[in-house]
Amino acid sequence: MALIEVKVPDIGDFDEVAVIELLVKVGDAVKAEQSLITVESDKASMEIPSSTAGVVKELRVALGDKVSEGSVVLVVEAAGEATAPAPAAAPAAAAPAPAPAAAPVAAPATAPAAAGPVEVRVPDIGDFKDVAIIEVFVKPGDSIKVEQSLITVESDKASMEIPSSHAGVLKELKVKVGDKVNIGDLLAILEGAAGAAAPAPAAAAPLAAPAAAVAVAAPVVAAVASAPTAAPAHNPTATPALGLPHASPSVRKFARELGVPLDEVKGSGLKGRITAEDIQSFTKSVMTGSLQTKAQAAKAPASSGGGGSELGLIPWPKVDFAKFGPIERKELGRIKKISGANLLRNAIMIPAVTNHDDADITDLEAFRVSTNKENEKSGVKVTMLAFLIKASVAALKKFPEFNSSLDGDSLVYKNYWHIGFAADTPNGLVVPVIKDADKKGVLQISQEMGELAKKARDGKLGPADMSGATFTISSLGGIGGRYFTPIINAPEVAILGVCKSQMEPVWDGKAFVPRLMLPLSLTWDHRVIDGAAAARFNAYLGQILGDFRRVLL
Ligand code: CAO
Repeated sequence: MALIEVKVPDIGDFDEVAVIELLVKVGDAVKAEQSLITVESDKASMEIPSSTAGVVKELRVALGDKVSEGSVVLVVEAAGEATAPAPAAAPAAAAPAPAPAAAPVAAPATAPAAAGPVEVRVPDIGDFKDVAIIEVFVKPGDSIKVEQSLITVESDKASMEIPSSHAGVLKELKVKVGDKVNIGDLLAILEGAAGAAAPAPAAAAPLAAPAAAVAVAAPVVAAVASAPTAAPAHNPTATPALGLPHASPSVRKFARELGVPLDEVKGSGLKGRITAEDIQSFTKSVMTGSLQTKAQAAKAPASSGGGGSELGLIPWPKVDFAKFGPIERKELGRIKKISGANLLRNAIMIPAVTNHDDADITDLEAFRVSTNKENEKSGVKVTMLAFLIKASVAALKKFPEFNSSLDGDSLVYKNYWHIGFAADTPNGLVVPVIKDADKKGVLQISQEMGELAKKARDGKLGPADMSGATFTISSLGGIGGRYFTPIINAPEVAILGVCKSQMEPVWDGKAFVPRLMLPLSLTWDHRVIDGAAAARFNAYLGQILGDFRRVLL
């Protein structure tokens, strides 16, 4: 099999940049586009991906080495057919297709030094379009410094922090986690702004960066002095501490996925940089009880005494299973690890109660079957779950506390209806979200559900596909079972579990008649909802499913 030299591709104006992280080692199997090393200039850090799949035979760079376009990073033995040209080829040919420019480009030569309110907008961020906000670092009332990071945006290729062009007090925050932004979008309004950022050198930014790059120093944000608008500010859902520790984009993403607070992790990399291994060992220490996060420490009862017994429980039983018969050990998958931690927290922290009920869907199922027959050629199959989503929206509107979230001593009522649905995938349970389900018809919901379920099975759901739900439905109807007790997906306050419908004899006052009955299981947070309200919610849901015309009332 061919040995291929993987070289640093065209990385724009990055020249002689230091290698600050090695993300692979000899013997590792790497995929095409997998990040191999992180390099850092004084402006940005970026990950250099592999141009080909194969097994790493030799590393040609070490931490601290300086590399430029064409420098050989490593040698791989190509897997099957090489996807990259032979090493003798020119570096540009061996390089992966350049990803969109990840670093912001232009900077205004001057920016107003107004004392009045100024608008801070998204600067030129190259080919980044409709990128999701994954972190918001500031909140109204904060004193902002020039070049202080306000938010992080993330595309499927890179993440980037957007800094403020001005200093001042944050009067209004115009964005929140999950929003999508583009160049020129308004981020925030500052008051008492005292001067703009020093203009960035015009040639500072690479025009074609590899797969993942994050701006470390600042894109200079275009700021336009203006009167503050009357629109209410969004509340950021996350406001991490400022002065974020050094970590590359993929490490930050990894930490976010596991819920690891980066500012509590000690970096073992160059200049204290946090590596993926640091995140792993931090997580291990927390899971084995040898370390507590600040949040855990704050919540632990004073009498717990530590030792992994924050809840005052006896330790988990340790059994040598091999003593009793042959065993095989397999590490949990990534999704299982993440969802497991969430499920445990939700199961422990929410005083949850489940109400079971049945809905008569005889007529609805007949309508669904005939609709599917009529629409056979359209390729869109109307599912029972789509009707359940629509019916749930009607019930959530009638009982708004089911569409709320607890925030300390307040209840946040949401005037949008985004419905999550649990999807079973080969890698584990995920919950994609149908946004604005109230504005969509059953056909559109069915189509979107089909697309999201496929994305879920292919492991292609992005954070935006899975965020923002106000209520969740978990349907096991296609599989079987009678009733179950789903776990609430915090910070939502209720979840609907649905099982397989079946024909049952139902007394109509004179005789038993065969009706198709759908088992419903509604789990609700008793801090927010009372049992009577839950029973009413289920009964109303049943009425709608029994006669869908009620949705119109
Ligand atoms: N009663 C009877 N039959 C039902 C039904 C119900 N409540 N719901 C669906 N069905 C039928 C469908 O009509 C379909 O039959 P046909 O192929 O004959 O038309 C069949 O079951 C398969 O449906 P489906 O499950 O593929 O489709 P869906 O729209 O019902 O669900 C999805 C889609 C993504 C939710 C589902 O595939 C899934 O992943 N379910 C599991 C969710 C889960 O794991 N929940 C547990 C979370 S807690 O651990």
